[in-house]
Amino acid sequence: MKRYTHALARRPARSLGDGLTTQALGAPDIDLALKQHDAYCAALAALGVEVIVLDADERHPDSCFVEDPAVIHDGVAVVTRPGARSRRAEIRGMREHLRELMPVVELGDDDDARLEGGDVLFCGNLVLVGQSQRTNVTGVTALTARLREIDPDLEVRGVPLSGVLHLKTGMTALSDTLLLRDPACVVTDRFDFAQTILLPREQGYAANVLPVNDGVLIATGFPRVAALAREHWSQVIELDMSEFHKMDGSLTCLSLLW
Ligand code: CIR
Repeated sequence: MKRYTHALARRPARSLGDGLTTQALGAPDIDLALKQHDAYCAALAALGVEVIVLDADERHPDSCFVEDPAVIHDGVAVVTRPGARSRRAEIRGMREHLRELMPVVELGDDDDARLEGGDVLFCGNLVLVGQSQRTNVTGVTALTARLREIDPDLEVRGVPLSGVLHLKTGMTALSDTLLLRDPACVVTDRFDFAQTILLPREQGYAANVLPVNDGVLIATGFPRVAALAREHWSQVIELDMSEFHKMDGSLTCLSLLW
């Protein structure tokens, strides 16, 4: 799997509860969200990553979900074009911050392209890109061109999906050959390069795991995923994600890694 030296995160805004969500789990407790975010950043640091934490951006309630406005590969950032209209302005601030850290390229000229980083799942040299409510085929085509300019060895494949917000909301890789999937995430494609474990429906939220160097972050309270994670990783860090779950956020959403 990829190894990382750096992570970029953004403190949750006090306006977090004004963000987008499809959940009916109640309003997030912002003080608890801030504590959970601190624990998340500390976990990344414990796995050997230097964590850069940006100040909260109160104008953009969803701005702590930094995964969506950019995709990073080989130390180059591609700025996306979020499908959610209310999140489009986030890319301006993100572009400026990323420019101080690495080369930055734009998604492309096609105004119809829509892409959010939560749909982009790297599995070795294969990149699966969810065609979701937030990412369209034009966006997948544009990202494919950018990623292959950065790394011609990559194979990029669009994955039509429904039932969850982003591809990674419902499916991530515990290793390059082991996928975890929430049954709520409906995909018709088969992924022959990997074994897919379909989680019990009530543990579907835990399909979003975040391997980082020699360890993996998982959401707390999901025993099936905890057991699988311990089979594959020596360091398993469980994090309470309750307040981000209320806003459709999960582990991968809270950082950009490179
Ligand atoms: C949104 O709906 O855009 C945010 N409330 C949650 C974004 C979560 N991001 C992700 O899964 N990558």
